[in-house]
Amino acid sequence: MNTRVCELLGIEYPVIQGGMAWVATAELAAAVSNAGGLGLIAAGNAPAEIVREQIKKARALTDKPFGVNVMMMSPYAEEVMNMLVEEKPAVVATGAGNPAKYIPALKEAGVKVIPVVASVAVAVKMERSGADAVVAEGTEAGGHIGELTTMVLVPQIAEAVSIPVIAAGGISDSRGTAAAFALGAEGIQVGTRFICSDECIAHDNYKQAVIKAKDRDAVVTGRSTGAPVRALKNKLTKEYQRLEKENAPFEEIEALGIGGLRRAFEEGDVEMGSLMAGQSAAMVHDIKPCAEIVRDLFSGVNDIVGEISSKLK
Ligand code: TUI
Repeated sequence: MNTRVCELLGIEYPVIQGGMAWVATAELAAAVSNAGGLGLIAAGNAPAEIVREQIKKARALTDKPFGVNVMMMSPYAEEVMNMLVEEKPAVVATGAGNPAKYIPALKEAGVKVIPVVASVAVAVKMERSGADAVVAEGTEAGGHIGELTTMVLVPQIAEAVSIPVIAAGGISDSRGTAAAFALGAEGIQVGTRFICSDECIAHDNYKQAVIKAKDRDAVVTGRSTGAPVRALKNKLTKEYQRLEKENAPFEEIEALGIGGLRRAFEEGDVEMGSLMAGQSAAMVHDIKPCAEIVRDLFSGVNDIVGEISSKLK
């Protein structure tokens, strides 16, 4: 599979690993890049120097291109962007906000910029601001999410922009890959599936929670506070939903979530940790090497296309 995304990023398979805060470390990013995709280090809420150390670590683990995902709501977003202009990773991806003002300096440094978007209007704005590609992320995804499903978002963005579109949200196997390409995408971004990889250093309890998840277990909290987040249902999400229903003060609701990702990732606290994951968690059944996950995402695509063709005859 050779698409414009492969050409743009110098990779073998058109798959980007999602920029999952805490979960997407140098180890995971390097493993995905070594497997022929594009790994991302997630800056999350980390200060610039911590992210710089992660870049150095990834450089020691792979010679292949990799990127950094910048969470635009982070208080450190600006210093992280300035550091990235110095470090020049192959790619900067962004989420949860508008990176437009940083794009000229990144491009000047030779860094490819790929914003994650959840609407047509923001995708068009990003193309006009000089983005090299966009990730169209449907509400099936984990973490901070938009309203629209991958099924309706991807074709509309593919129609509205001429830069490559990378589909995200709900993709965890080659059926999802085939569907994404049918919708007009030229690449996929996959997050949840990579949590359950050998190289992901998240606590095993987090991985087991993803494996145990059933169809309706990846629930959304924070709709009422304006920052909806999808995570696996547990004591934390129930408490969150109770406070939201009672119209508790914003600060009280927000306080619940502080440190939640660290509790899940480091301590393996599956009750009060924030087990961010997408709806495709229910389709993840095992832990395996990133190389195998990448291969599986593409190996079935030709057969699926063949089956569709024969059904249509
Ligand atoms: O960013 C994500 N997913 C994330 S970020 C994150 S860290 C976090 N932790 C706790 C609470 C909130 C966040 C966990 N998961 N996905 C990409 C994404 N970006 N989805 C939606 C957007 C987005 C939203 C608004 C992109 C741009 C935007 O506005 C652009 C503008 O013009 O303002």
